[in-house]
This record gives sequence, structure tokens and C-alpha cells, in this order.
Amino acid sequence: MNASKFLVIAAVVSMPAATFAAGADGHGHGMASGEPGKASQASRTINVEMYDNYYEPEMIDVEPGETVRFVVENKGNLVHEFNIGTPGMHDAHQKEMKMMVEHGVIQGGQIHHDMMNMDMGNGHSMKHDDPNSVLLEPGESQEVVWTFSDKGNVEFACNVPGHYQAGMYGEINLK
Ligand SMILES: [Cu+2]
Repeated sequence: MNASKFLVIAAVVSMPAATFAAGADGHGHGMASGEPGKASQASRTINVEMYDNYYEPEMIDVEPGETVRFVVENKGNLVHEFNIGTPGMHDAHQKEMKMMVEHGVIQGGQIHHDMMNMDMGNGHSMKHDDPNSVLLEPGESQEVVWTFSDKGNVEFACNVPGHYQAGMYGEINLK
């Protein structure tokens, strides 16, 4: 749960209280999508390649409760994200990512990590460090280990502004 970060961003953009409440709920890493897993407990490794603007593969079958190690590589020319969550979580995160682009933290194929660490004026920052996602520059590769729950509507998606809308999301089929 990383409600504190969302709270900061919500305050910065002066979101109405109702919007904030919905976003905070959607941003939780609870039963809805699963929880961070341990690589030692992963039943298998799935390689995911990111392009401009789609994933390969676009659909992944998992067993309920399965722990999967994803090795994610950005083979595109733009910054892309691999984020496991419900459609509601992705919607909330897209608002955060829009902020990051507006502040110049993400520009085309570059992530300005120094700006992510920048104090927003209240001791908080725009760090992108949730365990359900990685944000990668072209050529970068990182792992996400995730334990899926028994049910739920879960997708992997890129929440860089415009990418989800361009179709950069994939289905997770709980068998
Ligand atoms: Cu993307």
C-alpha cells in the first residue's frame, strides 16, 4: 500500500476529495490483483517485451495463487511501464504518470531519476517504486515477481500517458 505517495500527488493537483478516495482504494495492492512475490517461490519465468506501444505476449495465463517471475525488457524507443493491477488501479496510476510527464520526469525515451527524488515541497517525491510495476527506458530490463490472487480482473498495462489508450495493455487469464 502506497497511499502516502498518492496523497501527495492528489494534494499537488488539488483533486477533489471524492476522486482522491476512489484513487486511494484503487491504488491498494490488496486482494484485487495479488501481492509481491518471492523469486524463490516462482513457478516459472515469463519474458515480456515492450514495444511502441504494445506488449509481447499480449495475453498471459496464470494459475490462481501462482507466483510468476516476469523479466521485462523495453525494446521500444519510448519509456514504457509494466504494471500489474486492476483497471481501476491503472486508471488511478495514469493520473500520477500524467503528473510525471507534466513535470518533465518522463520525456520520450528518458526517465529523469534525479527529478523523481526531488522534494515536492513537503518531504515527498515522485518516485516510481511500487512492487507491482517497473518503468523502463529503451534497452533496460527489470524483474517483477508477483503472486496472483484467486480471482479478480487483472491486467498488465503501461500507464505512460496515451499508451494504455493506444492499446498498451494485456490480459491476465486466471485459469
Ligand atoms: Cu508505454
